[in-house]
Parts: sequence; C-alpha cells; structure tokens
Amino acid sequence: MPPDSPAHPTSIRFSRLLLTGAAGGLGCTLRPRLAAYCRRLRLSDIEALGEAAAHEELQPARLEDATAVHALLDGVDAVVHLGGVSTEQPWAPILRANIEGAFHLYEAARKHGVKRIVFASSNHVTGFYRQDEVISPHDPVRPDGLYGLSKAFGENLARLYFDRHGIETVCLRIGSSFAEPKNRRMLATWLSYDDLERLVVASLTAPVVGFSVIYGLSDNTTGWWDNTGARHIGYRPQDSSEPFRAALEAAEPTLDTGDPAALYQGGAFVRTGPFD
Ligand code: 15L
Repeated sequence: MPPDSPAHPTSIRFSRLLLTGAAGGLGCTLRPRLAAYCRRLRLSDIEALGEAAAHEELQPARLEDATAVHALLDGVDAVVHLGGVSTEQPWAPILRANIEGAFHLYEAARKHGVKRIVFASSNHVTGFYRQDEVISPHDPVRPDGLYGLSKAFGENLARLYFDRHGIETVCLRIGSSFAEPKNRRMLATWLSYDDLERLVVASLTAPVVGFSVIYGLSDNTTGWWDNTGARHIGYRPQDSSEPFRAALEAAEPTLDTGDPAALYQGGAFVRTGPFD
C-alpha cells in the first residue's frame, strides 16, 4: 500500500475494485494508489499490464468484446472506468472502445449487480465553450470532436442506467491530469495526481451520488469550471497550478488569439482530428 496516499486515511472500503485502462497514464498513476482502498484490485487493459502484485488480478479485455467485459465485472463491488480512447482519433476506434465498450460495461454492471461506477469523462465534452466563460455541469454539452462526443454519449449512458437501473455513476470531466501542467492552458485545466486520487476516492465512497458530473481539476487560481453543484461528493482539491505559472508564461509569452486553440476551452482539440 502506498504510504503517501493523500485522499483519506488508509481504509479498505471494497472487496474488489475494477480499474479499466490500467496501463494508460492515469491507470498507472491510480494502480498503486487504489490498493489502499480494496482487498483485490482487478486491472484491465489491451496493453501490457506487467506483473501482478499479491492483491492484483490482471484481466486483459477489449472493451468491444461483450463477453470479455461481462467477465470483467464478475464479483466486482465498484468500477473505475478509465478504459477506451482518450484522445481525438478516427471514428472506428472511438466507436468500438468508447461507444460499444461503454455500453458493454454498463450492461455487464447491470447483469452483475454492480452499483457504482466512476466514469472518466473529459473536459472535451464541453470543449467548444470559450475561455472567457465559466460553465458548470448543468450547461449543455458542446463537444469539441468525436472523442468529446463519445464521452458525452458515455455520460448519457450513465444517466440512463441510473434512471432505469439505479446504477450510480460519477462522471469525471477530467481536465489535464499530469505530474505538472505542461502549457499555459493547463494553468486552468490541471489536475494533480494527488487530487486525481482524492477525486476518484471521493467519487467511490460518497454515500449517495446518483448520477453526478464533476470537473476534474485542482484548486487552480484561474479556471473555467464551476463545481459547486457537486459538493455532495466531498472532493476538496489541495493542489494548484499557480507555482508553475511564471515558468509557463515565460515559455509562452504571447497567445495567438487567431488560433482557436487559444480561444476555446478544449485547446488544440478543437482543431485536431478527422475533419481535415
Ligand atoms: C483529455 O481528455 C485527454 O485524455 C488528455 O490526454 C489531455 O489532453 C486532456 O484531455 C486535456 O484537455 O488536456
């Protein structure tokens, strides 16, 4: 178990958690950290997962494979679903992993009686709002590409499975979760790894979440997303991008306001992708 786990005092809350997308950037970050909260951690991905620790179960699966996803959910208390395409890509892989895959995941959860999912959505669900607007999860979606559109589908799917089947989901519209903010945009969108853990653990353990949407960001000085409607989750970010501001502004002293990437919240995603 990680000695520096910042979210809560170490406490086992789950017999078995499932982490999908466990070989990805955020999956690798959460893998050691989630060990503090469960007896068994089932890890899935299509990429190599390395060696299993004593508390881990490795179960590779393609999300478009309904049978494999059904098996993934067997015996699981809750899911952290990071799996799928996480950048702008052609429609075919997005369709398979993020649309079909999300459907298989929720169907498997329904059949296995799994009642809580933390769904890694994305800020790109609302990427076409401007950087001079502050929005909340109650504002209409404005996806900035096929990837953001697929995450909007995932959120709607989660809404349906809560209304119809009582499966609770917290949709995390993750900003930019990296060890450090990498550019000026990320001064507004950064989510530190410790805050990511706090957010995921709060989403897993809040007593009642129903269907909730919350932006995943640290306590940054500048920002575009109002999370006050999600205070019931109990997430309190403790990091800030501010210590990185001077260096990032010096590295990018001027912004090209003719570039859509500098105008819209989605940054370069608003001009990346399959529409060339
Ligand atoms: C995302 O949704 C991506 O998965 C991630 O790689 C970042 O690019 C992030 O958005 C962002 O907006 O910075």
